[in-house]
Amino acid sequence: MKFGFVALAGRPNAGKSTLINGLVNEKIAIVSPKPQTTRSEIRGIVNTEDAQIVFTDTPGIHKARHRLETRMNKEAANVIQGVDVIYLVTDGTKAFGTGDEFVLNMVKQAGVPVFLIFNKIDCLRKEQVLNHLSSWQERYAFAEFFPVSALKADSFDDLLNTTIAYLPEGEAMYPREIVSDNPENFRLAEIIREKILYCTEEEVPHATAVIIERKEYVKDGCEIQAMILVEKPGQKAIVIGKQGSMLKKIGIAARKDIEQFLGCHVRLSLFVRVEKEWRDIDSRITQYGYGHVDE
Ligand SMILES: Nc1nc2c(ncn2[C@@H]2O[C@H](COP(=O)(O)OP(=O)(O)OP(=O)(O)O)[C@@H](O)[C@H]2O)c(=O)[nH]1
Ligand SMILES: [Mg+2]
Repeated sequence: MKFGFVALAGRPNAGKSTLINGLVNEKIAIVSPKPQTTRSEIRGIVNTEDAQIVFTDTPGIHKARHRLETRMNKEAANVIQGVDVIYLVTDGTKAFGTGDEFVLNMVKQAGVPVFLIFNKIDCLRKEQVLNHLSSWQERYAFAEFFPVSALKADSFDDLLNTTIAYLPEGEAMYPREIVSDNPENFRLAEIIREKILYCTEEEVPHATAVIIERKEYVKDGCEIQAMILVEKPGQKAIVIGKQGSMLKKIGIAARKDIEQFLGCHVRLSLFVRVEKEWRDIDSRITQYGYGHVDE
């Protein structure tokens, strides 16, 4: 039996969360076209006949402007330490840049095999793949490289089998039926945050946190009350929208996904509150469950 840990690391928007969802075949991590979507580690477990792989999705590594972002980068750096294999996930449509250099140096230091996961090949012609790939390969001797389309979720069998070959012998840590170990309320809050990321623009999505304030299973389903936190009154007005239209749109989209996740009818009430500069207050960031917490 093989058992081991694999970290998915890279720049924001590279497709790490899309890939972990594809690997575990379930949507455990939220995805959006906006950078810095993922704010904390998310574990996804894959079982084969004779192996268990614990994948960890991480926040995209970027230049931090707030304490929240510093802690997101720390989370990624922390996960990379102590895994058996690192997938460096890169957006193949983008040329190699200084951000890539930074990420590459970080993963090199971990001292474990690094797979280059060259993503979004569905948007590329073959010669573009070869060009961009060579600019990565001349910089580091990657243990393996895989051109993939995480979005199209083509077969990951090759990737999984190759990964298993790099893992040590060991016993499974999770029961086979577990796909992710993130708490249920965290996943519910993340679903709501994903809808905010899709529905709002500029600084609003990044200034938003979501907490589940109440969840009660009743005989015909589940009642959930969630609080959306923003940093400024202007952002609150945007999230609520004209006569509550934006909040309604977010609520309808989130409820649909939550019902699918919980498998029951859901009544979802959303509220919005201003929490000034929460992104720079450690206790708030910890309370909302984002970023690395120093022990
Ligand atoms: N065309 C195409 N788009 C993709 C692919 N993989 C991901 N995307 C898109 O890229 C965007 C970012 O995807 P995410 O999975 O959220 O990226 P991430 O690396 O987790 O980003 P952060 O959480 O911000 O670090 C989304 O709009 C995805 O739909 C792919 O293989 N092909
Ligand atoms: Mg992500």
